[in-house]
Amino acid sequence: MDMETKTDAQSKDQDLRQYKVTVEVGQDMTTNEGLRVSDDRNSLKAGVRGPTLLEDFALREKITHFDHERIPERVVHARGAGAHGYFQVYESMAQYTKAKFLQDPAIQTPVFVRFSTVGGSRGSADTARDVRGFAVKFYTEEGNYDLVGNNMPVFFIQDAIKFPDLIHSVKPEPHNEIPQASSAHDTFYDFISLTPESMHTLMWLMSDRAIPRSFRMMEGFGVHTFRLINAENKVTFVKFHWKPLMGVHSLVWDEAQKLAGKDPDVHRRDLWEAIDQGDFAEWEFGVQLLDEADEFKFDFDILDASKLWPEDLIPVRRIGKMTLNRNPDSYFAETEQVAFHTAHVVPGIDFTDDPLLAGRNFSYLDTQLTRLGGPNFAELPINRPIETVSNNQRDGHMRYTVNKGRVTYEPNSLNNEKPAPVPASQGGYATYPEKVAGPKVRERSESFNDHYGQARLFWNSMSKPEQNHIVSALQFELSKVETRAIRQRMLAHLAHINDSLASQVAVTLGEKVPSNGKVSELFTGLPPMALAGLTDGASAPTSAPTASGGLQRTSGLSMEESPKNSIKTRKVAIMVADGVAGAQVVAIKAALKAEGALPLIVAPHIGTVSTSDGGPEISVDKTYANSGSVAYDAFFVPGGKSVATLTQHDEILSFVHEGFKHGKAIAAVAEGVDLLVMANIGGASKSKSAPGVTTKQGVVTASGGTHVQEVAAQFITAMKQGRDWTRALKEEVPA
Ligand code: HDE
Repeated sequence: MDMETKTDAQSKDQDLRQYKVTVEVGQDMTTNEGLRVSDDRNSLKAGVRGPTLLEDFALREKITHFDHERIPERVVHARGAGAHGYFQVYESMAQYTKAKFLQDPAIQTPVFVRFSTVGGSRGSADTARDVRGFAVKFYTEEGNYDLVGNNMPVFFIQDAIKFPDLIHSVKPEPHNEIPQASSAHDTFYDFISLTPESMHTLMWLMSDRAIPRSFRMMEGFGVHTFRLINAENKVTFVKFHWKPLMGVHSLVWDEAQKLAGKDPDVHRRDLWEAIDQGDFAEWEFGVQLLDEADEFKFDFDILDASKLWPEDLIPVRRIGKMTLNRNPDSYFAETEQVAFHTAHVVPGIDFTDDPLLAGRNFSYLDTQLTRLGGPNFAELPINRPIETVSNNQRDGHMRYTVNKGRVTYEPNSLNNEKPAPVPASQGGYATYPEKVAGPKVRERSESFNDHYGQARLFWNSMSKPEQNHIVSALQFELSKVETRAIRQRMLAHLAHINDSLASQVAVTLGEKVPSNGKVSELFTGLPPMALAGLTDGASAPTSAPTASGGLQRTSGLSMEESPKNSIKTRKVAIMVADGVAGAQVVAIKAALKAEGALPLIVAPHIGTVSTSDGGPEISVDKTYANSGSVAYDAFFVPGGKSVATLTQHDEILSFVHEGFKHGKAIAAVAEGVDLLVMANIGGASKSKSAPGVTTKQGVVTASGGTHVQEVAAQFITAMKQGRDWTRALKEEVPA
């Protein structure tokens, strides 16, 4: 008899959640009814060459199950990757919130996290220019708390009623389903140009934040303002942050596009492999706290999700840490069936009147009904709370719980008034009794009207290379918009953010920057209703900052601020062929591993390569063809006869040359330097007679093979610095 092992979902016997309901794979194959199958290769036929019989229930069951293996993909955030882990608070936050999981530093709260792209379908590429979802389910003792965030702190729209329009415009155009895995052009920019509240988030989307190097290296944000409530019912407004301990790092656009072809799974693979190898992903949980009395202190509205709270005004306090340390057992059962919902809250955390949040609190429950087939999705193993579930809800599609007794209502006397509601004083959830009064109107508060001030704050806070990347992204995206009037409208908006930004984009579009004026006056010939929502608030570019608390720029926005102290899990291509100087390979591998990096031997063929110095053969991890330059963060070329082989191949020269163009650290010793010189890599010294080790623009070279340790040290320093933008800016090498 096959074994069916069940671990109780509600058991709290370990620090990590043991929710698994696993049907163990047994020795015998059975049907879903437990009948042993005698033949799984041949359907039941009338004679060996005869017709297949309808009577074959095993065939029918198998095919029917297969036919129904897919469920509707998420309407947004369809492509995702998930992982398990735990969260621990550093110190009690009782002063601000009564949420139990934020009280005791000794408690590990289990979590499941799902990262996602927004626009693409389930099978699209990880590296599309897009917002990334960052959704965390905390399985707390008081019930599940879902923080359904993104990797950008602001959103395109201020009111949920515009969400279907935003998504319709950004998804592939409906008549031909083009483009896949990228935001649409004419439709998206048509909508965006008529919705100026989106300008701030558009700047984030055009920045390098939209092409992360790894899920492990991106920030997360709760986006909305929430309320924390303490035991005395005192409110503190809060914005939530996730700060990756590895720092915030991105791809470059050329790399992102190439990876979409070479390894469209790069982000899910990266997360999976890192956890598999014990390199657990870690984020600090941050809060920006604002006293209730300060609600109206700023020149932006804290209920407006298109605005952030500048960190120079309200610093982020790091209050705990999340560690992702376990890969899912089943992509479908866990990552696909997990159901997040902004309204899954716990006592001590409450909503605000952010009009975007209200719509979300409706949407997430509603969408699960379609996606997961009915109201019982909370019973799926990944969605079950640790806390025992007890209420009078019954029946529905796929009800797993076998409830006992005849009482399914409250109040009741037949079951002694059980299950009974719990007063707030004893842990029941009570909504904060916010005073609400006002006429019923379909209007937006004037305090939401500044659409350019924070877009400008973001632009001003970027480093020069980051600004250049924003310009290139807009040049790329807007040049794909076929309707000239839409391109011109976008330029009018950009001119209200920054002159230099607008004029650089205008050059590529073959346009002149429209003279400044009210945005709506620049848009002639549009139907009046399309212009109706167009507010001109704070539209004139000005040196006086608006909607940013008086700040011209703020920390917390530029990725250049990321700590530059680690090369952990960074992939280094060690470029070899037969006849490589084996001792150099051994030395550099050891030095890189000591820093936690992942050296990979790349050769023209798999198997092993011979060495020229009498050492043992070296086993190969990847070939030049099956991985590609974009799969690596840095490159090392050892000496040996191997170099003569490598330099014969244009594609191997362009392998390292592409890495140079992408700003990555490169090192070579002895004959290896010849390869860099042939690949026209600036910084590689042509003179082999130059003694010692030199580093120029992140390129480390040594003419002799005896300097490997010193090369390794300088190579590691160059890797820690991240990409060398001065080199990329000069474009010494064609792409
Ligand atoms: Fe979502 N969003 N959203 N969203 N969202 C969904 O729920 C929605 C918004 C976010 O990995 C859907 O289960 C509305 C902001 C993430 O499973 C859906 C509005 C933020 C995920 C939905 C927003 C997000 C979703 C689709 C405007 C950042 C993936 C499938 C009012 C704070 C969660 C699903 C996962 C998923 C609705 C805006 C983040 C349709 C109506 C703002 C990370 O319910």
